Amino acid sequence: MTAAPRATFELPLPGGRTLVLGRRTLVQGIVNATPDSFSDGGRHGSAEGAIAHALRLVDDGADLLDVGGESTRPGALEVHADEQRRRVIPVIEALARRAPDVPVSVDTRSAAVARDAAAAGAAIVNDVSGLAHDPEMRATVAELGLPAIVMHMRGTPADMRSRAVYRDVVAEVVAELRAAVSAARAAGVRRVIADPGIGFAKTPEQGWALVRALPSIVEAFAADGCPVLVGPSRKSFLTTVAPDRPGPDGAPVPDLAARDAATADVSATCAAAGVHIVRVHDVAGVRAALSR
Ligand code: PMM
Repeated sequence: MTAAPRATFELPLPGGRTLVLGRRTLVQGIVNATPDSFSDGGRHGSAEGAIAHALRLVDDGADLLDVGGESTRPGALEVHADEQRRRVIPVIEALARRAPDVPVSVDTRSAAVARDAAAAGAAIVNDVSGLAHDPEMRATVAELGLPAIVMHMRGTPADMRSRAVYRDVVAEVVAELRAAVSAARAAGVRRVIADPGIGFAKTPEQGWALVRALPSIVEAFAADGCPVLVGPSRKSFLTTVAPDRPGPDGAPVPDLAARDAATADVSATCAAAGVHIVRVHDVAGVRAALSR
């Protein structure tokens, strides 16, 4: 595939590693360390399931992994830091030992979780609130010296649906995300990856408008010195191209195979737009789509 010319960035990571962004679009595999994600009938704890899943994603070609212990689906409530820690720390520790070449980000809005995740081996902090939810987060990430993924959202996962009101979604998301990046930098966070936050306080139409505008979004953030990450994977905006199917009781349920195929298509669009990282569930499918 012919990718658009893109800015390249070198992000120093702990342990003397460097994350080079911009040579090709990197694929970040999603590891949800939540109790319902890796249920195997209760024979193993969820940490073992999450670790096995993460190692499969590495075999599938994941360049990075994102480990989270708090669902951020629309309507989801906050998970206490102690519970998040219990879920993610054993997973991050195991990955630091068993896949040391694959940088791991911790997906959390909690500064305390970010701090402990860094001690366990996390190399990047991924915060869907753009480092704004926890008043300690910006200073903590600055002190840890880690790069941060700063995502655009309005409100919280509990109330974001009602806040998807824009006159010009692309211009407003870029302006609000720029403000979040500036606040992170002002607090001393040196390396920031910007994420427009598909599905977070955006309707499906607004999600597609952002996807179409990715070339200009990537250009805008490159001018600010920021690489861009996009997370389209299995999100509900994809139902316009991957409709839900009737579930056992007749109610519509997501068609995951169709959503993964649509995710691969959108990931190829991201790559063509010069996006630096895509955050996805189906790493093998997306790697295949990006090498076409
Ligand atoms: N999406 C989810 C969770 N974390 N982080 C970033 N940076 N960008 C995203 O788009 C994003 C995220 C929700 O998706 P999931 O529940 O399928 O992981």
